[in-house]
Amino acid sequence: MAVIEVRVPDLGNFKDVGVIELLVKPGDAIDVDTPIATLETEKATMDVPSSAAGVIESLHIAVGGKVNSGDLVATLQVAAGAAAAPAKPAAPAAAPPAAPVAAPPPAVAAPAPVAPPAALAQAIPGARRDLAPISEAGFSRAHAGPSVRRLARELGVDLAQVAGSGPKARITHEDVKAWVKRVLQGGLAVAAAPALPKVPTVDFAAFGAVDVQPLSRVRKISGPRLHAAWVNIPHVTQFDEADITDLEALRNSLKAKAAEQNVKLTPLAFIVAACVRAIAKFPNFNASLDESGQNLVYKKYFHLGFAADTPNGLLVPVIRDAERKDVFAIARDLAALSERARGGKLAGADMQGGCFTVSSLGGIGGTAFTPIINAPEVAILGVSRSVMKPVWRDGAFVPRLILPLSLSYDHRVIDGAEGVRFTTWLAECLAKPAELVGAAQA
Ligand code: CAO
Repeated sequence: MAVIEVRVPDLGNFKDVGVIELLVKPGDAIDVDTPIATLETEKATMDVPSSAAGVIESLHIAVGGKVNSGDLVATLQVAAGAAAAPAKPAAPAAAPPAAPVAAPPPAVAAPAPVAPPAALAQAIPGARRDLAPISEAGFSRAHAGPSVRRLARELGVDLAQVAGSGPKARITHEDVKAWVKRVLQGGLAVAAAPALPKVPTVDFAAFGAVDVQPLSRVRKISGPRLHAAWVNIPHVTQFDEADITDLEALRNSLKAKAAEQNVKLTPLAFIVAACVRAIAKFPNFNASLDESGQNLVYKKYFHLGFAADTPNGLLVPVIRDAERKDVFAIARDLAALSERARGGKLAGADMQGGCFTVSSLGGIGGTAFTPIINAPEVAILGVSRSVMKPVWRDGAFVPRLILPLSLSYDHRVIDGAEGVRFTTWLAECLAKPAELVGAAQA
């Protein structure tokens, strides 16, 4: 027997790198390249691999400590004559999810799922065989070191679904193993891909002449996203009404000023201004569930999306920093973005980073509808056509202009009471339009 030393490989410019996990203990028999410890810089996690096969004699670093290139990590008993391989560079992993990740725009297809995690289901008799495929985007963003990723790949575990118990919610080996255990015990129904019943296929041509046209590119992309939102999010739609009589009077009085600025002031600009204030007042509406479904990400910015009907299908451009814009600036953005949407000229970035969406069918008609949430947002406001209605006030019916509101929200994040508090507050806000003209500065 001989004893060799395993040292921290060259860490480049990184100094005083934190040790966040020890993956072996004294007495463990390991192979060449077995990860011994996981280190974490501000940018990435990486494993320190063993340079030889042998038995761990002692460890010289501890979780929470700091290391530099060349520091002693472990001593290893190896067979006499066995040579240690030259130290390999630490294996980097994806950056931890601290940096904000912009949601992919509706016009960009989600990465195609890779092969389903057959390893776990096939290898173990009795294991569930209906596991959802690994989401590559979620897997790569998961906060986990290379060895944890390797383990997850081997077992077919989608790291996007695993909650991390390590520092900064990092996923550990134990978390992956616990997840597998729960799947095997049938306790992870949420991880299962729902087997949706198929609708019947019909030979339409058997009943008369038909013309087959391919879906537009936008529909091909937005369709699966809408479907995913519909099947994954427990939607509730809250209906309400706002008295916008005074808002309409104010809007008419501002039309000349708007025209001077070459802007068309439609009711939607005021509705967007009211929604900015509402999501600032009710932060759960400006939140998103993270990949694990265990945490809420509260956004401190206010980017408002709006549904635009285009010849090619539905697009959702985003008005950036809407809280800093007065109603004229919002109207200008609405016009510019919808014109670009209709001309097929929106860039991907124009549709990213939205916090909350408004879908206005008010220019067309309707009394109410149930909008589908633009995931990963948690709520969407549908607006239908305003109509004059008799409203009972002070002992008499008075004609008031009433705007129908249809708010769909994600019931995993928002409860019914909060949903109706939101629409009540929003309706009151729309009824006091003078406060909506300037920027919100939320
Ligand atoms: N009630 C009554 N009238 C309304 C109204 C409402 N709630 N909202 C708008 N109007 C009026 C406007 O004042 C305008 O009237 P004038 O031309 O007489 O001034 C007219 O309807 C048309 O408005 P617009 O559509 O040009 O402008 P907008 O700001 O209301 O909407 C946009 C812009 C891009 C949102 C809209 O054109 C659009 O595409 N809407 C469809 C959204 C959609 O498809 N949603 C469904 C998604 S789910 O499938």
